[in-house]
Amino acid sequence: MWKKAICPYDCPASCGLLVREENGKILEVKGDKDHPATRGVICEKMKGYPSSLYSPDRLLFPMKRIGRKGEGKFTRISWEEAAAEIAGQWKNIISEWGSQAVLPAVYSGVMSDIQRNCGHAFFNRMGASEIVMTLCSTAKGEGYRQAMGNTPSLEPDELRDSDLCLIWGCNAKATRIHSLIDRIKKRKEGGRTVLIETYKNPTADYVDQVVLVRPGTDGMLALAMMHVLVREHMTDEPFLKEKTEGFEIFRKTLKEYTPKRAEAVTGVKAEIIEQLAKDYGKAKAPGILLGSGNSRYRNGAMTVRIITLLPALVGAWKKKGGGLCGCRVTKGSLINLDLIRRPDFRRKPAEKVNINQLAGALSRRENPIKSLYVYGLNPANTVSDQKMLLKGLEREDLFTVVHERFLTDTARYADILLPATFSPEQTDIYRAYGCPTLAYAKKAVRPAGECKSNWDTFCLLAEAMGFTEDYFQKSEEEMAKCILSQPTAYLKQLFPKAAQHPEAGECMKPEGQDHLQIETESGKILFVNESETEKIPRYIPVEETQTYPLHLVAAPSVYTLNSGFLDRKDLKKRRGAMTLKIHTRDAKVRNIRNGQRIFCFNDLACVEFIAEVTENLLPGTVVAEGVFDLAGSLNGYTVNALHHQYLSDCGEATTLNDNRVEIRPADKRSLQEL
Ligand SMILES: Nc1nc2c(c(=O)[nH]1)N[C@H]1C(S)=C(S)[C@@H](COP(=O)(O)OP(=O)(O)OC[C@H]3O[C@@H](n4cnc5c(=O)[nH]c(N)nc54)[C@H](O)[C@@H]3O)O[C@H]1N2
Ligand SMILES: Nc1nc2c(c(=O)[nH]1)N[C@H]1C(S)=C(S)[C@@H](COP(=O)(O)OP(=O)(O)OC[C@H]3O[C@@H](n4cnc5c(=O)[nH]c(N)nc54)[C@H](O)[C@@H]3O)O[C@H]1N2
Ligand SMILES: [Mo]
Repeated sequence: MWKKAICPYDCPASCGLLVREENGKILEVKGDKDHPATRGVICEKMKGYPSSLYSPDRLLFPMKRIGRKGEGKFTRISWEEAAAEIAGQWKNIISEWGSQAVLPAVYSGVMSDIQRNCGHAFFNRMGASEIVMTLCSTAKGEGYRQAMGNTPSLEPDELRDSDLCLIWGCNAKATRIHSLIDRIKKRKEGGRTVLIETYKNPTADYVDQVVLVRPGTDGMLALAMMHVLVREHMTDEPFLKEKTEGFEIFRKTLKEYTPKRAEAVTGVKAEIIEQLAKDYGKAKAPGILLGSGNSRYRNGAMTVRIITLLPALVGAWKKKGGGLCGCRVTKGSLINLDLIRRPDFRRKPAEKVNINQLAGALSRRENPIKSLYVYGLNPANTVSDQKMLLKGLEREDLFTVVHERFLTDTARYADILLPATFSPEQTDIYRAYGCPTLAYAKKAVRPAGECKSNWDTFCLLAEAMGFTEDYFQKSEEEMAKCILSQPTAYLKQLFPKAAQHPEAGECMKPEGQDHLQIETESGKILFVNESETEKIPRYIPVEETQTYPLHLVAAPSVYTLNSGFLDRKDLKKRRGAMTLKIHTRDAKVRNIRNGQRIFCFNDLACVEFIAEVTENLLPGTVVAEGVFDLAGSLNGYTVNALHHQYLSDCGEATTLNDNRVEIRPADKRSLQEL
C-alpha cells in the first residue's frame, strides 16, 4: 500500500514522498506527484531511503559504553536501564553543579516540527542550558529582514517566469533541484541563467554564464552592479519613490563602488560586472535565487542585505517572476512553536551556548558543562573546530548521551547510546523553509528494533526524572492534533481548513502571495534602516585576522546531505575520496600535482586531502565539497577542523566559508612538524 510521507531532511523543499508499505516494512519510496510544491521530483538519495531504513548498520537497541570514549565499543542494555542511568546521572549533576551543567544539542537531523522541537520542552522543564540554533542560515535571514522586514520572498515556482535568473551562492543541483529543473526548461524558451559562485559547482553545467567571485565579496559585486544601474539610468524611479525608503541617501554612496574598484576586491573583471548589471537592468523579470553560501561569513548578513536590495532598484518585485527567492517564505508563523517548545516550563532564563561555539563550551573550566545530550545533530562532523570539539567529547567527566540512528563519530563518544527512529516510523507536522507548505504525515510503519522517536524518548526520560506535566503523557498523534487545532492567526488566514485537516496526510500550500505588500513598519523596502547599527548598507570586508593566503570554502555535495547518507556505500562511492579543489596556479607554485596527498592547515589543525587541481575556481580559493566522517578522512580530521568558531555579523550564525588556510604536499615529516 502506498502511503503519503514528507522528506524529513534539511532541504528547502521538504519534498512530498510516497512510501510503499507491505507487512510492516517500507519497500519503495518515490516522489508524490500531488505534492503542490515538489510535484513528484525527488533526489537520488531519497529513492534509496529503504536501504538506509533497513541498513545493517542501524542502531536498534539502547547501549552503554564499555570501551574508551571514541572507540565505539558498547554493550546492549534495556530502555529501563538506560532511562534510570541517565536520570540518575542528571540528578547527581544537577544537585552538585546546577541544572545549567546539562546541555542539550540539536540541529537539523530531523526537520519536522514535533521531533525537532520537543526536546526544548523537556530541557526547559529541567532548567538546562540552551543551545542557540544558528548552524545554518540565520545571517541570511537577518540580512534579508533588515531590508524587507517580514515580506515573503518569491516561491521557487515563481522563478519559472523569470527571463534572467541569477543563481547566487547556491549549488542548486544538490540543494534545490526543482528550481534547477525549471531553469533548464526556461532556457529552452530563451531564458538565461547566470551562476555567481566561488567555484564552478555541479550546477555550472546547466547555466549560460558562470561568474566566479572571491569568497565573501558578493556585497561589493552587488554594489558595483547598482553603481552601473544608477549611472545608466536603469533604475525604476517610480518604484523607488513609492515602495522604498532611504534610496536618495543610499544612491549617493554608490558613487564609490565603481566596477574597477570592485574588480580589485571581487576578482570579477570590470567589463563582466558592467555587462551583468546591464543584463539585469534590461531583463523583463530579473530573478535571484539566493543560496546560503555567501551568508556564512563574518560579513554574511550585510552581503545578503545588499543583494536583497538589488531587485528593488529595478522594480523587479512588480514583475511576474522578478524579485528574490530563497529567504523568508511566509510573513507570519504557520504554527505556534511554543506549543511544542514550552518556554513556560522554564523557571529562570536559560544559560545559552551558541552551537557554533560548542567546541569552546565543552572545554571551558568555569561553569563547566557536565552532561551533553545530543539528538538530531552530529557535531563531530558538522560543527566548527573539530579538533577542540573531539577533545571536549573525550572528557571522562562529561556524561554524554547520544540519540542516533547510526554509530556516527559523535555517537562513538556516548556513555549511553539510544536508538532513534526514521521519519516513516514517526508522526509529525512538516513545514518547509523554502516554500510555504504545511503537511501532516502519520507513521507508516512501526519502529524497527527498539528504536524510539525523539518524542517518545523525551516522554520516557520525563517519567524517569519525575516530570508529571500532561505534556509528557501525550502521544505524537495527540500532539500533532493539539497544534493543528490551535492554528495561528496567519495559518487560519492561509488555510482556513487546517484544523480539520489532520487525517488526510496531504500538503497544503497557499495561492501566490502578494510581493508588493511590504511587511515593514513603513510598508516600504528599507535602503536605510535606522534601527540597525549599520544604518546604510556598505561593503565591509571580512576581517583579515588570519594570516594564511588561501580562502577555504566548504560546499555541499550532491551525494550526501551534511553528514546524512554516510551510511550509503553507493552514494559514498559516487562522491569519491576527500578532495580539496585548488587552482592550477596555486598548485604549481607549491609543487602540488593533481591526485597528490596534501596538507591543508591553519592555526586550528592540519587536515590531509587529495589535491584536485582545476581551473574551476579563482586563484586564492580552495573548496572542500561535502561532509566526511572520520573513517573517510585521511588523517583523522575533516574540513571542519579548519573552521573557526567566529560568528556572523548579525544572526550569530556559522562562518564556515570564512576561513584561511595554507597547503603543501603531504609527507610524514611535515605532519609531525605541524
Ligand atoms: N545534496 C545536498 N543537499 C542539501 C545539503 C547538502 O549538504 N547536500 N545541505 C542542506 C542544507 S543544511 C542547506 S542549509 C541547504 C543549503 O542550500 P542553499 O541555501 O541553496 O545553499 P548551498 O547550495 O549550500 O550554497 C552553497 C554554495 O555557496 C557557494 N559559496 C560559498 N561562499 C560564497 C561566496 O562568498 N559567494 C558566492 N557567490 N558563493 C559562495 C559555495 O561554493 C556553494 O556552491 O541545502 C540543503 N540540501
Ligand atoms: N563541512 C561542512 N560542514 C557543515 C556544512 C557543510 O556543508 N560542510 N553544512 C552546515 C549546515 S548548513 C548545517 S544545517 C549543519 C547540519 O548539521 P547536523 O544538524 O549535524 O545535520 P546532519 O549531518 O544531517 O546530522 C544529524 C544527525 O541526526 C540524526 N537524525 C536524523 N533523524 C533523527 C531523528 O529523528 N532523531 C534523532 N535523535 N536523530 C536523528 C542523523 O542520523 C544524523 O547523524 O551542518 C553544517 N556543517
Ligand atoms: Mo543548513
